Amino acid sequence: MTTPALLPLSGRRLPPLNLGASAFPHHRATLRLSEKFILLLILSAFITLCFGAFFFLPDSSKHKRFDLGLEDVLIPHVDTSKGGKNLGGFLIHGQGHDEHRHREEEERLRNKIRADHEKALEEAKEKLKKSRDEIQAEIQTEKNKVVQELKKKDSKPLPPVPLPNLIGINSGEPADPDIREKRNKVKEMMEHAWDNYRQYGWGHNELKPIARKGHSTNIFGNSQMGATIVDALDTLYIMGLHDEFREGQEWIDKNLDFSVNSEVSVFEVNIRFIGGLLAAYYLSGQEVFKIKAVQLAGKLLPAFNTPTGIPWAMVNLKSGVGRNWGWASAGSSILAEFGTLHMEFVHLSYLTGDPVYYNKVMHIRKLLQKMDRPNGLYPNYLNPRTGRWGQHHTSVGGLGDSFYEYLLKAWLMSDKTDTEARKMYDDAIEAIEKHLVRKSNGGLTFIGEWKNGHLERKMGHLTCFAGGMFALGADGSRDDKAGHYLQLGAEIAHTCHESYDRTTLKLGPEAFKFDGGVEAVAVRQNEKYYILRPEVIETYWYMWRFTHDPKYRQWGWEATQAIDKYCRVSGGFSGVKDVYSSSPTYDDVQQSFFLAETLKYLYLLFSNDDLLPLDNWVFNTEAHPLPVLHLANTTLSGNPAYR
Ligand code: DMJ
Repeated sequence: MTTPALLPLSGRRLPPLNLGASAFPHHRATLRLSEKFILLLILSAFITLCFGAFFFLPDSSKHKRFDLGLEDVLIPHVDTSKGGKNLGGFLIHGQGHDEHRHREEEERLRNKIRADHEKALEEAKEKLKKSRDEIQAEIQTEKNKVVQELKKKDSKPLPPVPLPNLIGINSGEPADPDIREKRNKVKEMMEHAWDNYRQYGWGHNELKPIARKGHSTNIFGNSQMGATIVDALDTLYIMGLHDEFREGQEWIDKNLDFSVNSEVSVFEVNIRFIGGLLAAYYLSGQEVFKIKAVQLAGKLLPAFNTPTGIPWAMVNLKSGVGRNWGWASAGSSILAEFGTLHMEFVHLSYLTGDPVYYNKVMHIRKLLQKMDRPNGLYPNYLNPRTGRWGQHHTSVGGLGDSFYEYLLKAWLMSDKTDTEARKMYDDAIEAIEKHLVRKSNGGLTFIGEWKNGHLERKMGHLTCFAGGMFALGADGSRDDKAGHYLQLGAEIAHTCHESYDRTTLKLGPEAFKFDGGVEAVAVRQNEKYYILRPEVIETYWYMWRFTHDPKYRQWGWEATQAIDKYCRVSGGFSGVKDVYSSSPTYDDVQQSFFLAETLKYLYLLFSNDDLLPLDNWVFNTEAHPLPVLHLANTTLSGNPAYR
């Protein structure tokens, strides 16, 4: 048996004796003699105390279980026929011989403890002779060993699974030379964004294109997880940028490590990392992406350990401790965050044969189904401790948006067999249309925000994705209202285009109003920025696929030119702070979603429809394409191990 209180080498078990850099940050490399002496004295005193305590405590072994490995002395038993005494279910054997055995055993243990203590003392003495650097090196070696062992455990091959029908991943070349040129321009912009990220921000989450260095935000925690690499992979792939794709793959293989003490957003990590890795896996067939996605998903699972099973917004990847954003209504989780996990988690269960992911998201769905909804609307906030709604705010933009999107896409991804999801989507958009969708005096259709019984006549850039969603959900809609929803999609696309067209830079503001004579224009200074967001272009692309109306390509081209003119700098692409100013200032951030979404949707807009056809692929909310699972019941995996 070891003596846990005296294992100074690891530095983990004995924090007060940690002699590493953090314990004595201002000390010289080696300890002075007087310090060593004092430490030795403290150690000796401590050990003497332990000996004292051990030898002078009354010998109680005859009365109770001595829990140091004496299983052979006290045996659970009830049979007293052989002269033993039954004491509360434990049998103490015949007195004379057994007492002798007791004494021998205790003596053996004392000797062992003495030897262990002496050994530990020797080790402590040895340690004091070492320099701080040596001690640090030893600690590092120990840490590395643990990391290696974890890695070995984590990279076990996954059971093989029949891959869904993966078509249309290398197509889309348009015959029209004008469209081909536009497509090539978008590809060139992707190369510019990628090359600069590679040069100045490689391995960091994002790029500061003006300062020419890495950038990150709290959604990725405090570690560098290469968010741009993971988010960009599938765009590189479909654009035929295979060398760049391989560079990204190599970085992921060698460097992407999730055993980090970092508190990340469950939603963001799911849509950007798990979504990005799964899409890269399906497109390229490279196992490494699947393995990393599964490793990461395992790190997110502790976020679901709440009284209701509604996950926390954030989780520490190492400790598994979760919590919610401080700003969210009374400790609530956010609808658009816990409601945007379904697609990725169903694919994880499909690929691994492990139902755990599927069960987590279905539990969320079942819980939501049971709840009362004010006016049929889903509030944006839900408390994961009580299972009650927070403030009654409903939005199809930030805080709500992708929850509705994932209901529709769960149905599409299941080859339209998940009718429960379709019904929830139909119910939700009916309530949204009734309470949130309005026409402005100037005839622009917009989607406002519902706040405690009052409609705020403001629409966010984020809300503009809904045009595409209405079009995508038109086919299969209740009461055969396909024409109606396609029309609604077109009206939202038109309004969002107006929000771009009414600015100086021809780029859309973050939010715009329909109030007091103002139509599709931002009023507050802090809503005038454009941060390379994709939603308006996303809607143009869906509308193009469903209508082939050339105006959508025209609008997409206007946006491409505006981005290239006002957001391009020599070190990449940057957001701008005021789209109404003729001399805009930059925010100096190249968002990872610019490569994942904005440029991908533009590229698809100028490609033929046989590139990632919508009958076979469903795009997650970060534009990562996941294949439709053509199974009788998508809620069960195609993997035999799952059944
Ligand atoms: C993306 O990360 C995703 O589209 C998300 O759903 C919300 N919006 C950002 C980009 O604007």
